[in-house]
Amino acid sequence: MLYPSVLSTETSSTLVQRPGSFTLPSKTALPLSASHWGAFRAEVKNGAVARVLPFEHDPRPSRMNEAWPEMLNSPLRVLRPVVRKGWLEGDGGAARGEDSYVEMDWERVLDLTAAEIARVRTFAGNQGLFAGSYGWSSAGRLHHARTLVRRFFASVGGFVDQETNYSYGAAMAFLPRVLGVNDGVGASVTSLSTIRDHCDVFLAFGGIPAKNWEIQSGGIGEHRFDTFMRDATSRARMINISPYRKDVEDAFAVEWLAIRPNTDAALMMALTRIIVAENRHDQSFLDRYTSGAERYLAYLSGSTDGVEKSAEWASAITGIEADTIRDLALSLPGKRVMVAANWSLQRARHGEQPFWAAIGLAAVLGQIGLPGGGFAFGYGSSNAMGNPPYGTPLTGLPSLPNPTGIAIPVARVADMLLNPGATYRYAGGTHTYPDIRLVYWAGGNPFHHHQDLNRLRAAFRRPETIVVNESYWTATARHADIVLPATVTLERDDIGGASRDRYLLAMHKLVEPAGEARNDYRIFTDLAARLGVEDVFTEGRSEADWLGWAFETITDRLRRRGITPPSFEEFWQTGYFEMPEPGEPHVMFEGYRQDPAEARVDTPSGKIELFSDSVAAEPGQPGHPVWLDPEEWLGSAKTSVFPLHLLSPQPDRKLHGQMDFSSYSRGGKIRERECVRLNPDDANARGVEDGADVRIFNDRGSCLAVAKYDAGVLAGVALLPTGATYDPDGRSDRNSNPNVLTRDVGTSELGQGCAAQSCLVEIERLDRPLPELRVSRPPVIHPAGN
Ligand SMILES: Nc1nc2c(c(=O)[nH]1)N[C@H]1C(S)=C(S)[C@@H](COP(=O)(O)OP(=O)(O)OC[C@H]3O[C@@H](n4cnc5c(=O)[nH]c(N)nc54)[C@H](O)[C@@H]3O)O[C@H]1N2
Ligand SMILES: Nc1nc2c(c(=O)[nH]1)N[C@H]1C(S)=C(S)[C@@H](COP(=O)(O)OP(=O)(O)OC[C@H]3O[C@@H](n4cnc5c(=O)[nH]c(N)nc54)[C@H](O)[C@@H]3O)O[C@H]1N2
Ligand SMILES: [Mo]
Repeated sequence: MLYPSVLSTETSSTLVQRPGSFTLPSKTALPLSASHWGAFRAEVKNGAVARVLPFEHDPRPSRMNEAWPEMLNSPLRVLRPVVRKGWLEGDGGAARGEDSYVEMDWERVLDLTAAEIARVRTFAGNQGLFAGSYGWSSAGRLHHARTLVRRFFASVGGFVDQETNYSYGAAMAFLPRVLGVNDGVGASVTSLSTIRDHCDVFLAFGGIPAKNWEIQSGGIGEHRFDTFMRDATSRARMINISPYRKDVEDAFAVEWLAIRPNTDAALMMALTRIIVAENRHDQSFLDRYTSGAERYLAYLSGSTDGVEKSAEWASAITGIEADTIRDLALSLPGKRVMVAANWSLQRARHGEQPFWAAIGLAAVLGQIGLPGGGFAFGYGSSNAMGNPPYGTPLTGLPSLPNPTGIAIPVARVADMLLNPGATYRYAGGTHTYPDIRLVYWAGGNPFHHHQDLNRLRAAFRRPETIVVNESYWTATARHADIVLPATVTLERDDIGGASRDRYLLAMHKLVEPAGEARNDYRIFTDLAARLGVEDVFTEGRSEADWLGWAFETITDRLRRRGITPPSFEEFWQTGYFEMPEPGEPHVMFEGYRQDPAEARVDTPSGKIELFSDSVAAEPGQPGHPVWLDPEEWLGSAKTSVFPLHLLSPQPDRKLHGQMDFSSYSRGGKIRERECVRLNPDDANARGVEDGADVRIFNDRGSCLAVAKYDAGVLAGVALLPTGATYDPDGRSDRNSNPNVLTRDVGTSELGQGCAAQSCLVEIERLDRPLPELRVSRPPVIHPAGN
């Protein structure tokens, strides 16, 4: 067994591992690897993965990993580097998305790609290179494609980046203005054990859907959904406030309050108003810990706009009976209340407002900073939310500073490509879109994730060159000029895990790469060499060296916390390291509550802001939480043409577009299409039978799906999950991708997040047979030299 010498000696905080010194020890008989949907072990026979076994410590393993043996050899793997035919012929991008490809050997294609980057850099500068490359990539920290592509472009002098995310971008950009920190979303939420022990009422806006708990970025050892639900409902009355009853599993016997999509802010405001009007609020909390409450409460009373935000007012907006709203409001004071909202609420027009209104409601109830109370965003959005703060230390390759300093908010990508030189407001500043000539994507799928795909298609026609590293023939790969085949996690060694998960995971290389696929690290190393910056990108380290470096960094952090780390050999052979149980549960704003002067929050007032001067400076913003019309919702005049509110939740049998063509994912489809869930009354009114093929359309485009009757869907709402591979036919999609329908507009100038959940459509019976899918086969590929 060979060890890097540095691993057996004490490491200091300055890491001194020499490049070239790390050699991997052997792995176990039953190696381990991991996906964003969980760790697993594999039986490898004759160089192939014969079987995938759930990780022995996972109480509720995801079935998604079963798809691996099939997906490793999927006919949709990108096997060799290819270049788009029309691009070689100089078509100016016209045939992107429709074209055939020509194979090219690695040396030539790397020369060509490097030359393109160099050309654009010379003629347009580094701000002509877009490599924000948003996307989840794969589990494993070292081979995380998005980290690598951005590091590479930082090495070549800079690029245009993307900031925030699709998941909770509006909240990320906005919450720091009123909370001082980006708290409340993600890892920092209050620990579940405090809910189990203290919470009386758990308001679950958007529910706690079991499917979302299959996933956590980075790789996970433990799916603790059952524990979460048991603990969250053991003492508390949980109310599922959602347009979909099944956003909480029936087994937990929770109450369902059916609410119209995008109207949660109005309900929260009425609850707040009623509590204050009845003088049941906690004035001393407001005085001590918040700033501007009087201006917000004046708005709620109607003194500023003549409209009291009463139960009747909210009833007309939300569709919930006024008495129900009143009863709920008056049941809250004096109780320990958790105001919990899913991230989906803010992926909507003015999505900043329900989160701010939730903070307002938790504040008038005096709950912020108490165990089991307050507000939290995302308990129902991702695995392990509310887990003890394990702080499992992980590291990928360090990012390098981006010399251009330019980053657009993630969901403004089509705007940027279509409007070079235009200005936009975002997070308190005015910014200018750069003029992009080359787009490089690695580890993301904008033709999965972005809204209004017809608009994105037009935007993707603009750049001179589009390069994509992909493992599969996704819709994005089909819109690229140069497609470089990337390995999947099972084809390389890595370390995975997530800070809220108990396990640090070894990810063993299980099989050789398919075809000529290469690791992204190698692709970028070879490009960097051609551009004269190999040393900057690699720092002289091989992939194995980086693995050693990462392990050393992790063990160093563990030691500094008094935790004895395993040796690399032990870790690699066991396949995991179990973090010790942290002592204290985490309660958001507990320190602030105890000592607001000492632990003042980083806002201009030093308090939680229910009125913000900087927000008031934005167009259309009064400066406090406010009900603003989401434009496409059930209260809009547009319902006379498109009467159904389309929600596009996360899919239950895959992660986004990943594994869309696995048998497991296809097992949830009918006739290769996703099911759109409809209230039977809405379906009947349209002559649509259960199981009928339907066309879903609006003024932006259309797609196809199979109708599924579901009495748990609020009337007027349709649910079509994301993830079906976009298969364009003019402005329609032969497949079931909701993003041909969604609107490409920011949440607001405050956050500029993705507003996918504000979307009106109509549905009709399909009057012709379903067309054959083209995207279930790779595009036409001409062998090299033909
Ligand atoms: N309508 C609607 N749209 C939405 C949402 C919604 O609610 N409604 N949700 C949004 C949200 S929250 C998100 S996070 C986004 C998700 O959008 P994405 O993160 O872009 O979706 P993924 O399908 O996970 O894309 C990751 C891609 O990386 C590729 N990949 C995996 N491993 C590797 C690797 O090692 N190397 C390379 N080169 N590639 C690799 C995969 O094959 C896959 O195509 O979608 C957003 N879009
Ligand atoms: N299986 C699986 N799990 C996933 C993912 C996946 O692709 N597959 N993706 C992961 C990612 S990247 C993310 S960001 C998270 C996202 O987590 P979320 O944003 O929480 O997930 P969604 O599924 O979009 O929404 C959850 C529920 O919110 C309800 N909802 C939608 N709009 C509204 C509204 O306006 N008001 C109310 N009250 N309810 C509403 C819908 O009924 C929906 O079922 O999920 C993660 N989990
Ligand atoms: Mo997300």
